[in-house]
Amino acid sequence: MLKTKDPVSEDLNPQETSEWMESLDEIIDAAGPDRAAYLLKRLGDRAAEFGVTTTANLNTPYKNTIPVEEEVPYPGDRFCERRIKNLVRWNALAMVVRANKTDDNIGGHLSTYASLATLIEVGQNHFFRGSINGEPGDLIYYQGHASPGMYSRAYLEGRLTEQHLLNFRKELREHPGLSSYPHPWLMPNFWQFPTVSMGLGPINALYQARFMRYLENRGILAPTDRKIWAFLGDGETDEPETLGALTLGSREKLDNLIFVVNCNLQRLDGPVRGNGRIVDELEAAFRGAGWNVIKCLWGSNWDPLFARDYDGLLLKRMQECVDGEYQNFKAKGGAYVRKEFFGKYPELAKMVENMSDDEIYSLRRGGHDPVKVYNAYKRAFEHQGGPTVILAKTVKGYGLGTVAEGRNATHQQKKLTPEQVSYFIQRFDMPIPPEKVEHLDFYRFPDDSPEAKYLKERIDALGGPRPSRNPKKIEITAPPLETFSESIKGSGARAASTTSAFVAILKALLKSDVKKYLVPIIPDEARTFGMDSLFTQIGIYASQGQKYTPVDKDTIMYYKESKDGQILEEGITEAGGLASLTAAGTSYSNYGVPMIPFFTYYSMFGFQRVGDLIWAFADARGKGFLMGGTAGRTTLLGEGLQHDDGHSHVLSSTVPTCRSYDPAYAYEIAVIIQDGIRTMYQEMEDHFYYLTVYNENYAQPEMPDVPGIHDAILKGIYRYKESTEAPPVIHLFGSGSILNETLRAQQILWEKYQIASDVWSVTSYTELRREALSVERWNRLHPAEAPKTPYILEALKDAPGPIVAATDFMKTLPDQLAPWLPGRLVTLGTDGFGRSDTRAYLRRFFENDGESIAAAAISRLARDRKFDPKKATDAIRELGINPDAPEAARV
Ligand SMILES: Cc1ncc(C[n+]2csc(CCOP(=O)(O)OP(=O)(O)O)c2C)c(N)n1
Ligand SMILES: [Mg+2]
Repeated sequence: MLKTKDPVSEDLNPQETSEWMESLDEIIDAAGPDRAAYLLKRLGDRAAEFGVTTTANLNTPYKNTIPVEEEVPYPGDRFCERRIKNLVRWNALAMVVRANKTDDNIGGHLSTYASLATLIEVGQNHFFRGSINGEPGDLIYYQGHASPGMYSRAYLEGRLTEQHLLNFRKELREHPGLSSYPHPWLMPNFWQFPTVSMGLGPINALYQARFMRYLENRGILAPTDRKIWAFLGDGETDEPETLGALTLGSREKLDNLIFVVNCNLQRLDGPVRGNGRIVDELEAAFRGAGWNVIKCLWGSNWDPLFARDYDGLLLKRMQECVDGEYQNFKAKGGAYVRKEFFGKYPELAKMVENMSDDEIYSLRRGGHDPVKVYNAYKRAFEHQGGPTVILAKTVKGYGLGTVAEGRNATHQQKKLTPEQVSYFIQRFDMPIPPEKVEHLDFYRFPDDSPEAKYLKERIDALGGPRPSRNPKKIEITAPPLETFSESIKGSGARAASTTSAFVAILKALLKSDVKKYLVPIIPDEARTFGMDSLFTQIGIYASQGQKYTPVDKDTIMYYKESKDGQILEEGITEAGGLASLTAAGTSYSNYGVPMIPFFTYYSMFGFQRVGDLIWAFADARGKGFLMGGTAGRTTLLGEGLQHDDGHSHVLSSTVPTCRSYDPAYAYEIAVIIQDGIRTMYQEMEDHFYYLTVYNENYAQPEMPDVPGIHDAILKGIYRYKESTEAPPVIHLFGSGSILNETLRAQQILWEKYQIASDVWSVTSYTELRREALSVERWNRLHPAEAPKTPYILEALKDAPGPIVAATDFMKTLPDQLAPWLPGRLVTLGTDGFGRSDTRAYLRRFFENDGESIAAAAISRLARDRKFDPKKATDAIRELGINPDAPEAARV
């Protein structure tokens, strides 16, 4: 049947509609909004009983959530705060413009902070606590591109000098410099959270809020009303990480979390939602996810107009306009707003007939009005039972004049004409002496001025300034290596995987003195890794305990959730797991508690999938262990192209503070983890570890009793099995599971071809390369001094001859050592897409099985004229290798 009318959006009986509306109005007038809400709910239920489906409307009218009659007066000295804020604006502007005068295109942003200033300053003056009763205070995720504002305020507070500001984005010249964006790696006493890669701040803030509760529920951190504030751009909400984990906030009732979305309606290129309203879209998304939503859209000077909006026409007009039009209203001046906004309806035009164009233009948006912002923050602060988002409407480039304000290109603007600067000074009525204006001099209030005193008083009242990062000294002694005696002794004849070896090490740690600091994090893979026995041993963290009897309660390893559970079982979210790792691995600096996270996951879904979160973790000076399980392109059998990881070690090598290891045996893992805890938590070094562990079962040998083996494992290579029959003519390097294939090759080579070889375990090509690079650099820069020898050459000093290096990762991993082993290295690795098959087939295909390694050794010796080439050709066939098989890297 052809529908001519849409029954839901068209009014088929206006008379009847208005009667219903009047009834509702009466209820609201007489009994208040709660009663009206109750009745509407009952009506909705009744409609549902009769099969009437109503579309869920998650949007409230396009106005402030807090009605004017519920507002509290502003508690601060607004005049003084305004003068302070304007100076923050000024120095931020001067800093960026001057940096670009001396160094063309050095960059920086004016318009983000211009839109954010009030939102930040109200927080700085009234909400953001530097400490709470001597304990660490609120945690603030500042919008990355607004960094000039934060620097500028710290300058006013006397925490940064003029020299700092002059060196904004000039970190490599005179000292001290300021980094472009928030980077704890670069400014470890200032920035807490790297936020500039859009989307990472919000997801990290969410998991931070959950982690704070975790610490409280485990009795490690005293509960306080500490808050996590995350400032994000409206454009930033398009990143999947920004909104992807919202329901965690409501599910976990995280009323310690406040998001502030700076809804300036623009991103870099243009409007965020030109044809719609980003505020509405976000309101629905957050409300749908169970968040408390506070809209802060209109400033106080709209209130008298709303008070006269008896028939709701003003609101109607507001709800008709899309963001593209709102952008015009701020870019094109008061006369334009009069004509295009108010002018649409004669009644509205009349409403503003006594206002000048300037007055119309200065009708403010909520995010620029301290009273509205204060009230929104207060509500958010007091809200209980879940997280709050404040949707604050602002103007991008606020105060930068009509060439920049609300213009599409404003994000990139970093230069201003003298006229623009004068406009800015006038607009904000800045207390800056004219001579300072001309040269864009920085300006600070004299120490005895009321503003300087006010600033100090507010900071003292809030327990210290923000942002600031002050990690406490960690008092942890790493457990001795004997803690892992089981792993050092090996498994005897019993076959075990390195994954199970790692789990045993974790269990040993759970019996050690660092037990309480351990944070095992798993994204729904505990059973894959054989970690499910930990469920009952230490419990899965569940803020509400366990409200049900687990279905497997009668088994030993049942799914035990508890309020003080230690495991963070994240579900299928590697991003969430990484965010938890980040919260735990930086808790030494945020809360003064040195938590030791072990994030264990499918190695394929780590560096490749959430690499940027890992990069930010490094920037944040994160500590802990990334455990890449089911590693290797040929060791994980059956799974195939999307699962078989042969490159995470290549990716991990790109992260400067990541120490990557590909251990073969349990004792190697024990040595690496023990030393990792020592360096990170005892020696206070800021780095983290990536270890790959495999699921292939084999006998785990006892740690050989060789002098120096401990250090050698950490440095990256040691001779594991010498040739006993004859001096070696070739050396075989192996790592991870493939070390066993190397050992097989050693045996084949001797037994079938009387070729003697030594086998070496390479635990880390990446660490070997890093050491060699720094030695080489030293040699380069000190040509007159005796050259030093890289460790790899030291280790191989009595081991001349060719080397066949086999790995379950890409060939480029061993090839990292090629510069120091000229002409010696033959590399076998797993370049190409994985396949689903058994290990034997996979390794033959990728040519890293024992036979392929042996064949490569023979071939190399033939080329070196140490083996008859004809026999070598025969040997390759004998070993079952088809020399004309397709190349795995290309098929
Ligand atoms: C992951 C990522 N992609 C792209 C960028 C580049 N970038 C920097 S700022 C910006 C626009 C930001 O818009 P919005 O989030 O609305 O912030 P505003 O400056 O408007 O407050 C973009 C695309 C980035 N920093 N991070
Ligand atoms: Mg924006």
